[in-house]
Amino acid sequence: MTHNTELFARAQGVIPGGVNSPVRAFRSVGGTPPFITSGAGARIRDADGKSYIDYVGSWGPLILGHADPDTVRTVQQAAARGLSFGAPTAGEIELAELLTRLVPSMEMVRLVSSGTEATMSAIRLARGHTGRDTLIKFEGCYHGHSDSLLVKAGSGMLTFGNPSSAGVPADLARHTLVLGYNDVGALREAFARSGDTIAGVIIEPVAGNMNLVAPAPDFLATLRELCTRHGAVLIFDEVMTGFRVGLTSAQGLYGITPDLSTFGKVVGGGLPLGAFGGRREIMEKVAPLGPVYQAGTLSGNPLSVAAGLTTLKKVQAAGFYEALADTARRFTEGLCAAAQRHGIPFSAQAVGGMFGLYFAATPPRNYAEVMAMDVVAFNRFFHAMLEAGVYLAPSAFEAGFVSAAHTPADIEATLAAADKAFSMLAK
Ligand code: KE4
Repeated sequence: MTHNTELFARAQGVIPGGVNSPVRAFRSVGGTPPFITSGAGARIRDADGKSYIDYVGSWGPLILGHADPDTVRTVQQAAARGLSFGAPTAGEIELAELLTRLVPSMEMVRLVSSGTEATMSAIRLARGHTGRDTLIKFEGCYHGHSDSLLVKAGSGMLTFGNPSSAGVPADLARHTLVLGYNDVGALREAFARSGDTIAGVIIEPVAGNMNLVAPAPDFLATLRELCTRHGAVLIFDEVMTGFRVGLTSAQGLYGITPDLSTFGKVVGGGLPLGAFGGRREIMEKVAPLGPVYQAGTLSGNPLSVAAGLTTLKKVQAAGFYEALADTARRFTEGLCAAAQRHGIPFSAQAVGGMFGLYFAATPPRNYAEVMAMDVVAFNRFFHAMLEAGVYLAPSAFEAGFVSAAHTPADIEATLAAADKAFSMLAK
């Protein structure tokens, strides 16, 4: 028994699956998840004392790397002044002003404690603003675990949704229409058929929850044009892409202005913080100003705000995103070259500081192509890399992340491990 296996056995006695979020249980890849005891820069260490180069970064927040000294210091200083007040603080104004400056489509913003809260609030706001009920989402996109978003495609692509989780009432799920990501035809048909009942559309502008799937040219522009024409609220879920794909997030990268945006992960710098915001006309419908209720005991928590402010100040440094994208590109290109040397069908791509790895000849363009990938090969590769001290996302259906703390030596070490792993797969 190792410390990890002992801890996992204990955890499963009192926590469902032994984890506080399902993907951490390694059920997709098999095996025992390492229990992490510390992190520093690009590395994490587990309960057995093993060190890993980390390409998960807590699923995106740790764009500066683990235990960034400036972030730790500002959080410690905030903690010494009190952990939470349940009352307004100046730091929340500073973060809101910074967010609305960095994201010009957001004239106003509300801070919450997670990405789920941000998206749940944004769709309630879209419905309250329009007085309509129908919501469109896309197959393979994940927006957190609120009921209206745990919905899978109905029997036909254009029929209303069915619950994708137990506990979600069918009566609620049927208000969510699930379309194919990058399927412009289905989008046009849905609006032609139901345009005046659609409250809003929520989309990951770069999908990162079915592995990484990039938007097809014109897909986002078509979505913007149809929402405008039919008075539907366009919600960019930038929880993952926000300040990850670039300083202007995905909306700046692709030049599309959403009506509402949601953020999480990077904006909290590793502490619990999310945000939703957008056009003043819509945001003024939020309580206590307007009729759309939304609240939170720890919303705008001073420690989360301190971590978020420090992170968002540091990512504005000259050359930050160029260096991050260069690291991600060297990583993905090096992996493809190694796979090619060993004749393994493999592809990869990066958008800013997030990347997708695919055991398929070309990157998937939609959910069906994602599902056609060789998951068995990924799982074998995952474990070979884990054994070699490289911690990838424990699922073939997740994106990965680099940080400012990943050095060229880290990338070289990772590629050396990948070469051995691909060689093993080729046997
Ligand atoms: P949280 O509630 O987990 O902070 O955010 C939900 C969320 C919303 N929108 C997008 C685009 C997201 O990627 C997420 C959460 N992402 C997952 C990673 N696939 C978090 C990891 C987990 O669920 O443990």
